[in-house]
Amino acid sequence: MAKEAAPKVQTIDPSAIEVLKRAEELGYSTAFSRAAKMPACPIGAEGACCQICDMGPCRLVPTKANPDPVGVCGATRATVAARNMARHIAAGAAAHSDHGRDLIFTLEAVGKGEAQGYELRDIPKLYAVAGYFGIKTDGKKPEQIAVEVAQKAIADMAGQKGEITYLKRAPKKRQEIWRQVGIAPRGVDREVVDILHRTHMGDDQDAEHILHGSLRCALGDGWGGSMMATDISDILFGTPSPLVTKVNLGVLKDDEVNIIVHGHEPTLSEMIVRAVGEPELIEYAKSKGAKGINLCGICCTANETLMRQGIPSAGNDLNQELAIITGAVEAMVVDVQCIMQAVGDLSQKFHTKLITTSPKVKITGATHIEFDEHHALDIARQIVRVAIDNYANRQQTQIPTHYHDLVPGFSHEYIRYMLGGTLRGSFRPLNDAVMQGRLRGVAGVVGCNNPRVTHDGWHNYIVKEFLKNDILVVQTGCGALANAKYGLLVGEAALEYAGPGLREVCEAIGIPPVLHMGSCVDNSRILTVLTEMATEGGLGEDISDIPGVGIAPEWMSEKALSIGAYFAASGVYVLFGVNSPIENSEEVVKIMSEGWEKMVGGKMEFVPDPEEIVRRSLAHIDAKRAALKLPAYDPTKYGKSGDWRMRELLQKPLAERVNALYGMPVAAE
Ligand code: XCC
Ligand code: SF4
Repeated sequence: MAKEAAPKVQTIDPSAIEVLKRAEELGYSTAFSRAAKMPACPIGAEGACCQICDMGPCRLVPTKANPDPVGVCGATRATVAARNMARHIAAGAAAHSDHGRDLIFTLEAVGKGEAQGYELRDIPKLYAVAGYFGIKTDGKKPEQIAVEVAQKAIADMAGQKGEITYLKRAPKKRQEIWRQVGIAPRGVDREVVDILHRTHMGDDQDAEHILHGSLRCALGDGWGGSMMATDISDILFGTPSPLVTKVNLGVLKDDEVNIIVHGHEPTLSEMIVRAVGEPELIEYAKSKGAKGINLCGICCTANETLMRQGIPSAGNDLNQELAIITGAVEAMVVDVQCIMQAVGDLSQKFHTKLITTSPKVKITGATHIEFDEHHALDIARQIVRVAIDNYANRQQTQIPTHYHDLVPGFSHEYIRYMLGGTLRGSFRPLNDAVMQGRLRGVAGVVGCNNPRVTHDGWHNYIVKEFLKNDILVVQTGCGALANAKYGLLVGEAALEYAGPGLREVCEAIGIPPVLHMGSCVDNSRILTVLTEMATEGGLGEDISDIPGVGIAPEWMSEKALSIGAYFAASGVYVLFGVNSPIENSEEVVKIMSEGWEKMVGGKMEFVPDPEEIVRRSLAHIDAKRAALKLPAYDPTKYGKSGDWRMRELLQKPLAERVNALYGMPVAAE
């Protein structure tokens, strides 16, 4: 199926609709309008283009006269599609893991007392991680342990031989499979180089072998770089637990200095959180005529500060340009990944100061204030001042009123705790619910936005179908922010959207039917949840036994492909929407589906039809239930428990409702 330039309905987000109108009036382009104007290259979209050497680029488009074309070097369609896929996966793995590396360096600097403003917030987690690395902790100060953990972690990422330390966190059976088929990864640095080497012109030309290598590389990300990024973020900034906050462009304020943090790394944004709370800076903002400073996030930097500090999010990936078009953003502070180059030019049409901060990322039109963990708090203060000074330059604004509450913060540690308390925390109740059929299964719905499909539309449709079918959903990244906008990430959503069994589970535990587990690197938290479920008993003994699926409905980034590949390698059935970048080779389609399933129990399929994604997911979940000899899913069996209390609560004002549901006050207006 050819990729559409843009769907008829470009977004379901009411604030996006509003701002897109303004963009049109002003004559400014956005990703939405650019996508509509420029259809995707049909050759590249199918994985038919090879640009690996200068004898090409070669386009391997089959014709009647030549149904099986090869490149100048003789490379086949399968080789080209596999090589492209492997390189994408390696780039995604590199991005995630390099993010992990920066956090490791920050941890080391904190341990040595050289990182201004940071502290070790979760000492028990530091001890747990030290345990994984075999570091003795008795008699040592946390700071010293932090330094040792950091050094081991860096060595692990650079490991040339053997396998990464965290592999042993996977179920036993899974580890054996990896070793047996030869995909237990060495350090991710070596795995990425390995893929770049073997896909260079004149190297690995066996599609199956190329993709085999890409699984190993992806595992080095999921169970390596990403998992360490998550762990160390928790050590430095705290392990998330639920809180109430808001999402969508309506969180911007007309009478305050609006600062948006955008990108992925929590290191600088956490210092900005601190800086905007400092009385001197608030006073400074007031001296410039603003009522205060309003910090918001976009993409995964948003997810990091949202789940830990309750900093509201202005939206997901496709909201980034729209935030600037409101005219109300004094500064957009970006670090790494998913920052559209268009924000550089766009920010110059408004008063918005675009500030790049990563030594790796500069954008034309932006001011560069480089981040350095040794002086992070001073740099954060400097950035906040730049934003405040810019408030006077604000012109006409048009801020949409829409936003929605959400409850993020479901780390696997918290899920464990919520299922049984501090003393008997375990995944037993969750497994029981699946075994009884109260829950048909579980699903992770993650990943990006893509203007080639309805913004948030596929996320929303698929998740609502899952909820109806009593499937508990976990989300990360832009997917989580997508559904939060439509009220799926609050407790009340169980009443409105969940099937009878899922509703009972949500009411009994007091959780939303969709659990926000964090940013993109935090997909590693989902690996841990799956491991806990697999080892708890009753649902087999490996991740591939669990009645569950992983979906990236609106993916666009290479990181999403790395995530998909490491979930498949971990035994999960993974489905991607939008279009198929391997469509040009039936052989590659088969390898990643049937081939991988035979080898590792998980597979990866590209299905450009949300209804078909749901159908395949349900069929897979039911087949896994049958294989475990669990009762077939029967929606009439559960849901008789009273939900009168919920209905009563729904009538109450927001503050009272939130307090009753979560035992906490609503985040300040
Ligand atoms: Fe980027 Fe993480 Fe994709 Fe969103 S979801 S567009 S990668 S921000 Ni990971
Ligand atoms: Fe063409 Fe082969 Fe070079 Fe690819 S590696 S561009 S298929 S000649």
